[in-house]
Amino acid sequence: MSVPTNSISSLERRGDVGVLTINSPPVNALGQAVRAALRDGLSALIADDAVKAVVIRCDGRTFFAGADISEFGKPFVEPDLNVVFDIIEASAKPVVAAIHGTALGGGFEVALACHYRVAAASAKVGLPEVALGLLPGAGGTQRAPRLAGVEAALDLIISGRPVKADTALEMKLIDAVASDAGLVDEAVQFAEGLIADSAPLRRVRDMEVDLQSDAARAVIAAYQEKNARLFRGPVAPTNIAKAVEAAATLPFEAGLKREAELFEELMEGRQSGAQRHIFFAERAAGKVAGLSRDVQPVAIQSVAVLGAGTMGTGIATAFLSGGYEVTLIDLNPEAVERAQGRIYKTLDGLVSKGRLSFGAAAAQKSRLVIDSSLDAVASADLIVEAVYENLDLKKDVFRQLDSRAKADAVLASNTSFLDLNAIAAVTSRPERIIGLHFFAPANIMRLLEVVRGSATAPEIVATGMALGKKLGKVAVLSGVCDGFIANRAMAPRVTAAEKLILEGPMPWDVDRVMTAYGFPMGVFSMLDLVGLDVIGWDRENSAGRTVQEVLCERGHWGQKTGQGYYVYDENRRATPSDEAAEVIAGFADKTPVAMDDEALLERLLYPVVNEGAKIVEEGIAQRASDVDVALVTGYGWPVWTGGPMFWADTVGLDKVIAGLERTLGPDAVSPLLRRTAQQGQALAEQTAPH
Ligand code: T1G
Repeated sequence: MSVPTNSISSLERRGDVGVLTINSPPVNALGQAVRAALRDGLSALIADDAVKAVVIRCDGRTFFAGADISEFGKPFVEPDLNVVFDIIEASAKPVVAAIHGTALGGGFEVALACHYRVAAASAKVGLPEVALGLLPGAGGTQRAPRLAGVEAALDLIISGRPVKADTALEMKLIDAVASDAGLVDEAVQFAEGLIADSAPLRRVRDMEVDLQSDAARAVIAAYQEKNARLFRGPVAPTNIAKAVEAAATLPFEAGLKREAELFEELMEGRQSGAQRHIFFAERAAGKVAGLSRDVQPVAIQSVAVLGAGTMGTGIATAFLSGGYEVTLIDLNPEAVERAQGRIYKTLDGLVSKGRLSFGAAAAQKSRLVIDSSLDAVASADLIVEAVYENLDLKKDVFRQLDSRAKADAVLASNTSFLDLNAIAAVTSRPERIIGLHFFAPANIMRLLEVVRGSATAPEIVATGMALGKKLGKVAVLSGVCDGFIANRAMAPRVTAAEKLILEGPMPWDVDRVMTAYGFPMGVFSMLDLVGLDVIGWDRENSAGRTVQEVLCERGHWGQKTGQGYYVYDENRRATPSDEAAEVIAGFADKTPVAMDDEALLERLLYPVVNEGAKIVEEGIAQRASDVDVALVTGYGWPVWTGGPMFWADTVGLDKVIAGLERTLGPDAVSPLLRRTAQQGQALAEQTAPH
């Protein structure tokens, strides 16, 4: 019989085993009350002579999911997690962690401080603090290497990727895998076995790391060299490497101390605050202001994707991985067969990388049907149109879908900037039309813009948001405007860049500043990648009036033709194009202006901040943090800056406004931006007017 010790913990005896259960919804985060309940519950069981072994478990959906991130930045309240761990490691009785759900960060560190760990088959464990700009600050960098070895622990912590129970068992991070339904019983049996065998207490802190000093340093250095890109920009990975090195080169207590120093450095740094902002912003984005909790999304099981081009193929792949039945349709039979081949190749690639099991890949293949007739949409719950970005074509397609789709089907367009209301207006069911704007590659990029038309019904909005979560995307709700949120917010950066190269700076100067800031690619590298010919080049009327027209007229369309702003070798390695420089010189001001990188950064990114503020004040985005989420997850805006709105707050809104007034003029400055600055508020906390 379990005895509640307080609202979040209970103790029960099962034979000689004492079971401590914590229940603190939604994810048993290790807030102060949970840490205190752990301390008190463990102390009680360890002091009970009738108890010969202890099992720690959680109710609800998961074992401890980590420290309570909402406590960060606030005054710390005892007890510290290490106080709890000291109680466990001072115990003369074995303490076993019974893990289900996702034991992450401090949650897995609780398990690592136990003598043994039993996980349910469907459980995952991980140390994802790097996603918050941090490192495991409760012994994870010292205990994980003692169980899994230096190299495996380094990768686990720097990647931040959780591992499944069976993998964790292979890595020696856990000691047994239990059935999902029988976890508690099997953990108790495991503990009883320890008692029966008088098993050693086996404290992880007493274990030897697999590699000693020099060998460990060599492995860490090799990892840093092989994964150099992970260490450029964010600071946390470097501190993680130092902490893991400490595990291999210092006694445990000294290693813990070193870990704490490296953790504090990160916690006090700017990047962690930015990444914690994005953590909560991603979750806030999923909330639709004014949408009643009673509104239920439409049940979607079968999805028809129309268009077997790059986007349609990626979208079909995304839905397959989300567990849906997918019919991929293209009026060109060869195109849809080629697309099926590409999808199979993607799935096989994931299997060969160990990212997907053979069985799961086979199941996804079995759920894919291809067809070349629009009639194949007849039974689909959801139809996603992904045809060529032309409004007349999309209208025609939706007229035909309207007459073929079942009455309760949801019709979605993947349009990236066209007027969804104009598309909905040609159908008999505008209330069931929604935009699902995926970002290429659709099966990889996390952003999904859910575009709400003026007639879209609430349950259809809820359906779009729910689909995003089910697909593992970050769904951001957008109103209808040219470019919705991400593309519209980032468009001024291209405009600014094309203007800058006429004032003195070269494309490669612009791109250097962008990659130094943390973008994966520069502006002109991206234009070359997408293709200069498909970004607003009016081929029929082209007349050598701009740099882009001249380059396109000469057939220099970017990577696809081997030359654009850059020249590309057979491995697509880029070098600045002398010809592009000459073309630019033909249009540039005769007296070039020298600009330092700071000035370039302001010219390129302040207009994005300004556009983001306009997107919020027009109600296209629900809140400023949605703009941050959209650009971080859709454009690779460096997460450790927090996104344009959060970054603008760190720069200082007055400075941003002054920069905008200099280059775009006072009238161009968003009123919301001005008002926020005048009121001394944070731009990242602004919301759309109701
Ligand atoms: N702290 C506080 N709140 C949290 C939280 C956390 N760690 N994790 C989730 N929540 C809230 C979240 O904001 C949301 O709230 C609700 O729970 C459901 O979350 C010392 C320093 C566990 C995989 O990084 O990865 O430990 O919006 O929508 O999709 O070394 O939450 O409902 O009000 O995401 O089912 C390390 C973060 C912390 C894990 C569940 N741990 N969480 O996903 O639900 S740092 C993490 C997640 C640390 C130690 C260090 C996910 C999840 P609301 P959700 P989900």
